[in-house]
Amino acid sequence: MADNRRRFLARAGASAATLFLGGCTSLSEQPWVVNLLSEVEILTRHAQRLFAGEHALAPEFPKKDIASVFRANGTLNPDTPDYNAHAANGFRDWRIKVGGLVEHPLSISMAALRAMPSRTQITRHDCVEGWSCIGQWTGTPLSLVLAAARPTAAARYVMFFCADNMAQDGDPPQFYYESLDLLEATHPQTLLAYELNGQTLPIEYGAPVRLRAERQLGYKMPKYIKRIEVVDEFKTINGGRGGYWEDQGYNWWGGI
Ligand SMILES: Nc1nc2c(c(=O)[nH]1)N[C@H]1C(S)=C(S)[C@@H](COP(=O)(O)O)O[C@H]1N2
Ligand SMILES: [Mo]
Repeated sequence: MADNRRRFLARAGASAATLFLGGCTSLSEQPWVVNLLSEVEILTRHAQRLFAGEHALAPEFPKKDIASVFRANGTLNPDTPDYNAHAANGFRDWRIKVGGLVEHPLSISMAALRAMPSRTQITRHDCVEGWSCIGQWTGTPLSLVLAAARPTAAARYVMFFCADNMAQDGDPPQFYYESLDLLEATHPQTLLAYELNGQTLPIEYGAPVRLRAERQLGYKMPKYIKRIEVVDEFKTINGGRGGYWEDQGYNWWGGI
């Protein structure tokens, strides 16, 4: 597992470096390059939205294209005492807390989430490690949950905090987390997904609930979501770069 993560990081780091710096990684430690990189990131984001349109849908596929076995990646089971207790209980007591810059904080049970309007979509998942997989996802559009929580005027990003600890044994805990801007968060294909291929979401794919953000790379789709927080900025949260992999050097903008 640790080896897998190291390899994953090395590969992704290498491809990001080739893309932006012609393979010259040490440059990225210079403050001006860091600023430049974030500007490149902003340009990429704006270019994508200019050409694809802010609300363009990611491609959807016919049922015949669904992979017979969806590939699982990253954490395959959080395996903490708390998570295991929820799993043993069929996640009946799992709640997603929604807080931060909202007028109406929420604590949503899985039953309540399932009772909300749902969307089902067959989409392609692209991981930076270089693999793709087509699957059918069902879940509640995140926009509906956010609308119920009523973000305040200062809201800019939506943070997701997960149940899996990414730290090596003995290191301080570092739970997986991610963030999207409000535009991606309220996109019609951005779901709090609780079913894969018509089945209750299995543990390896993020049970009981994971994000699907279909215009984004795999690492932008957190599994095992416990808490959602609406914020105006994320530089004071964990490593300050908006996500677990971002704190290890990935781009915050993970649009495809
Ligand atoms: N909580 C959590 N979410 C996560 C990860 C993880 O390790 N922990 N890995 C990410 C990565 S890199 C990918 S490619 C996808 C994998 O989702 P899958 O297991 O359904 O294929 O989950 C993403 N979300
Ligand atoms: Mo990934």
